[in-house]
Amino acid sequence: MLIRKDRFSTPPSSEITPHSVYLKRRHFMQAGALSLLAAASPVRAVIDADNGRDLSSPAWLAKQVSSAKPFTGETKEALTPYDNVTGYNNFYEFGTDKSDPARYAHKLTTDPWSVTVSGECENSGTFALEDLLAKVQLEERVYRLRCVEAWSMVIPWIGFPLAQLIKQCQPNSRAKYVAFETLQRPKEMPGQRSVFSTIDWPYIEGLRMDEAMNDLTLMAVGLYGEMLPNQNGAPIRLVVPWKYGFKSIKSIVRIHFSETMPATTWNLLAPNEYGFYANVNPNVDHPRWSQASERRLPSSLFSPNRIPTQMFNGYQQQVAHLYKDMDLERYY
Ligand SMILES: Nc1nc2c(c(=O)[nH]1)N[C@H]1C(S)=C(S)[C@@H](COP(=O)(O)O)O[C@H]1N2
Ligand SMILES: [Mo]
Repeated sequence: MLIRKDRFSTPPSSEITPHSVYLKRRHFMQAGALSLLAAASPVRAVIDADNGRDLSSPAWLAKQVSSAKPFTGETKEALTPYDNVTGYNNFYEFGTDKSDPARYAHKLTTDPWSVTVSGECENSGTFALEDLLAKVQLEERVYRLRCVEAWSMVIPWIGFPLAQLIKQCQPNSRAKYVAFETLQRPKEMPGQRSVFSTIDWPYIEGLRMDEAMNDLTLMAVGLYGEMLPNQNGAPIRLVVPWKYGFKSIKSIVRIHFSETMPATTWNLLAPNEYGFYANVNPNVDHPRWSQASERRLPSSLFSPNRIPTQMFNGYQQQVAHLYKDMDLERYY
């Protein structure tokens, strides 16, 4: 039975059956992006089987997410099913296999959460997530996500333009870049304990200030009408839809404004393969594979669903001007 309650109340966990969850996912799968408007989403409690913790907390965030402004844009592409979006992930803090984040991230504690703002700005300090989100208007946005590994998805995010948060921080005139840092908590992140890991934790990323202020650049706190599952970067992550997925850093705990270009995790690991800009570009191949096309999930051996990759992942109208005098072969 699908339980619908007042959208501002969290149903008791006893009322949540696997079947209701199944129906909800089916609903979104069939709905397609155009009818997301009609898709009211009851807040779902998620209970950690190991210790009975209610992982859908905090309730204030669940409420804010459930009252986000629905998506009104247009996309002809089908949404990637919920199970792919939340079961096929890159989040190396939990392991390098695509199934590792879904398997291990549910143990991550995301409440309470705070974000430290530092560097070239007036309003530096450490802020509770609740305070950071107090003044933002959440909205739903359906974006393509193109991983540098040449697979892609279409995801209905819930978030707000990063520009709204940056304005609250009041960067000064020396701030040319904004850098981000993911949580470092080896106790809850098995990938950070792994002796095989080549990443120098924490995971770090960055944007040029004009990229960060572009209206497409989103800070996401939810997807498919609910709070972000941990494997997708709870409780707050970046989404930069015209760049390869590794720019969209998850579970952010620090935002730093700087005059110089910040270091970024994948660029540090393999500078000849992963640049700072990392704009989706079908004309500039990765040294080890072509970027001309991508595998759109869901895909299988018999139905590979390979489609051409678009310049700036199809967002050229909104972002091409940011790079008009740049040699994109050099600044990959
Ligand atoms: N902290 C952190 N953020 C990360 C990653 C990661 O390993 N750690 N992987 C990136 C990569 S390569 C991709 S493709 C996207 C995947 O986001 P998704 O799992 O929500 O689809 O997250 C990005 N953000
Ligand atoms: Mo990626």
